[in-house]
Amino acid sequence: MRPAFYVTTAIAYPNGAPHIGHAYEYISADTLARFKRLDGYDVLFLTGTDEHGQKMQQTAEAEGIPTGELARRNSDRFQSLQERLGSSFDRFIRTTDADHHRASEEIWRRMVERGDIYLDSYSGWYDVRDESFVNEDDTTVDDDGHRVCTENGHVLTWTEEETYFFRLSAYQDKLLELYRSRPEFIGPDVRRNEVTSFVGGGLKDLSVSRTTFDWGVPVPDGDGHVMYVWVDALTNYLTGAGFPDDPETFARFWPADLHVIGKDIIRFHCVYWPAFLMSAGIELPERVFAHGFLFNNGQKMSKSLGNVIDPQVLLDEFGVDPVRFFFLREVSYGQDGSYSTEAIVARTNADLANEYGNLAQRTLSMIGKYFDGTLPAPGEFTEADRALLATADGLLPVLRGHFDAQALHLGLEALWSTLADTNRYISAQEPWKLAKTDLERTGTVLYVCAEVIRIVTLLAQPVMPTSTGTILDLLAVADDERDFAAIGTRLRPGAALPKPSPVFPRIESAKD
Ligand code: ME8
Repeated sequence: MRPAFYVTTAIAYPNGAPHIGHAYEYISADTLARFKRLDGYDVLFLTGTDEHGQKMQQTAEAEGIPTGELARRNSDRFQSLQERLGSSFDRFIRTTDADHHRASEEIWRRMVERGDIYLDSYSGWYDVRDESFVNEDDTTVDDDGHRVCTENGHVLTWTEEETYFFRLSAYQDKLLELYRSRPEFIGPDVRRNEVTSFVGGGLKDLSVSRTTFDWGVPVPDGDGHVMYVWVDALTNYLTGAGFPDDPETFARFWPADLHVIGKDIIRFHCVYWPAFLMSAGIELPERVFAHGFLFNNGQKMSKSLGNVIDPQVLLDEFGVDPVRFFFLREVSYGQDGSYSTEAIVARTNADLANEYGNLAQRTLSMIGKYFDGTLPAPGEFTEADRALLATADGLLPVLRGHFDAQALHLGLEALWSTLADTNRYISAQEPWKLAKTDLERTGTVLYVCAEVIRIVTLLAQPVMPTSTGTILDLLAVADDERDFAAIGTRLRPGAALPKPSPVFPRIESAKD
């Protein structure tokens, strides 16, 4: 039986349209899911939308539509973006789904049974945009006299209500012990250090229900309370694995192997979430990895700056695979990154059109020209041939290492460095000259190139599923020889290759 691998994205608030930051998270998580599938794992990949909370209700009121309608309309836009991006999710969860309500009620009941939930009254500041309670010490008054969160500048709302509390303070030592004994629980390392010092500073009990609005999961026997949106939102990861209705699936996929999130929601995932799970007696996820934030030309994306780009526009302009490739190659995964039209054009032309596409096109068209489209049988390998093949053969373990550490950019770096080696090799071997004097040697050189392109292409499939499929078609690689287990085989000489055509066209400057 194949080993299980469960990976999730954050579930987005559908109070508006998806932006590039959302697209980035989907692209990266999908790439990780696809890598594991090709590497022989039984993957469950969950994504969706976080539909409850005050922000959703307020946005709907402002638009004059029922909250459920706003949620459905925008949630559909998130789902279509994922489909357009080629995301291979197994389920798109909406926290309004009936099974998710059952999961949220069940985790709540377990926390009650543990004695961790009690009724009291809360008074303090609330950040509606982040759906987050803010300590008085972390607030300031801005020039307009509004109380704002010092860290993000969001205007805060004074809240006074009877609420249920979760005994978060009781988990401080257990959480610190978790970060100490399982350092891989939080990545990258810098985030673990932040979380550790935050928790080390002391934890207050957390308000986990609201009564001033009703758009949420009702607290069981809770007399008009709805759960604080983060309680139900985090629980989506359990729902997606079959909790509590499908114990068999749950036993197979839980604990989750990886929660992919952005750096702004690390505290919810690395402090609240493990504390809720410990309280409910449920195993903790293996790892939470926080990617960085994307900026447009180095600037924060914001409606007031008018630089919020619809991801669909970028996809229309450059195509899905080049956009997927650009973000994963350009940005060190885990750090902030920037994008611009110029940067996308430069990457596409240098890495896709030249280094990769041109190499494939030259190799395949020479096989067409000198061997009538039949893959030549290699003669005896030289030192240079063997060295290049050995580099390609060694890529799988290198990529596994990088992908298991979510260093997607380093995985791509290794592939593109092999392509650079191959381009140097073909320039040094000059098969177009050899063809005039030594056809056998020409065949060997082209065979080596085709073989390296095959291996690099197999490994690039998680990043660019469609164009790599086309290149594998051009190499006549059968559909059942495209997973990573096939890396250990070799192309079969004598295979008839279809007539090649360029897979990654250059973007001409007129279009920039
Ligand atoms: O936080 N660059 O939803 P959300 C990169 N509902 N990533 C970004 C980004 C940017 N500029 N802006 C946002 C929520 N993100 C909650 C999650 S999970 C149980 C609940 C990322 O729509 C952000 O970090 O505000 C998060 O991982 C995801 O997009 C959804 O953000």
